Amino acid sequence: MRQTPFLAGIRLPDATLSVYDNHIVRTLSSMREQYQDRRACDALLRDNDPVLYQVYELRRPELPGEMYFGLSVVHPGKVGDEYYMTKGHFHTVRDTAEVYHCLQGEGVMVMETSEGEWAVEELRPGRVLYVPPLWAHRSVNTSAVEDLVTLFIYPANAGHDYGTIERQGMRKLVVERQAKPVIIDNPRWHLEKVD
Ligand code: S6P
Ligand code: ZN
Repeated sequence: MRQTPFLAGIRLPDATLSVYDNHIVRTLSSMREQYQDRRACDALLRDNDPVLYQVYELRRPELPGEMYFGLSVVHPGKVGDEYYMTKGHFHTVRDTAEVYHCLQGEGVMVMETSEGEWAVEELRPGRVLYVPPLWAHRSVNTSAVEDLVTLFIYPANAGHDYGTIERQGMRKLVVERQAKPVIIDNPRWHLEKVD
């Protein structure tokens, strides 16, 4: 593990990071429960198992004071009328924030708290989004043709809590209506009681 200052280069439009030590490839079969249109999902899975997104990151010691950073690349595509998106998560250490810098493409970040607040922000090249502590976040690619590429930076001790969102999805869904992205309520979502 590098313990002296180091540089990493980002190349676009192919969205590569010159150094990384973790490459995550997430395919539709691992997110089957997340899409509303099960029939469309199963039809896609009968042909193949499309790659929805990839993450390239530099691992660091998971300690306060360290930072993780890397590239998130969400490919264009839809499952039924719902766009390709990331799983979405809270940070296990709830009071850790995250910064996303959009480098390429078009999309949105869907966010919510466990109290039921929600927010959706548009991502465009050059925009920097601050996701405060306590907010779950999911990126959604709303382009028909281009990868949504973001640089993310967050505390290395944050961890990922996927559980709540795996159970019922996020409060808002992003779907295509008349060739445009529209935010709708997720019918499966309800406010979970916190003990
Ligand atoms: C980590 C950060 C990103 C996501 C990536 C994939 O805190 O938010 O690196 O991990 O965008 O999303 P997900 O929800 O599959 O981890
Ligand atoms: Zn995160």
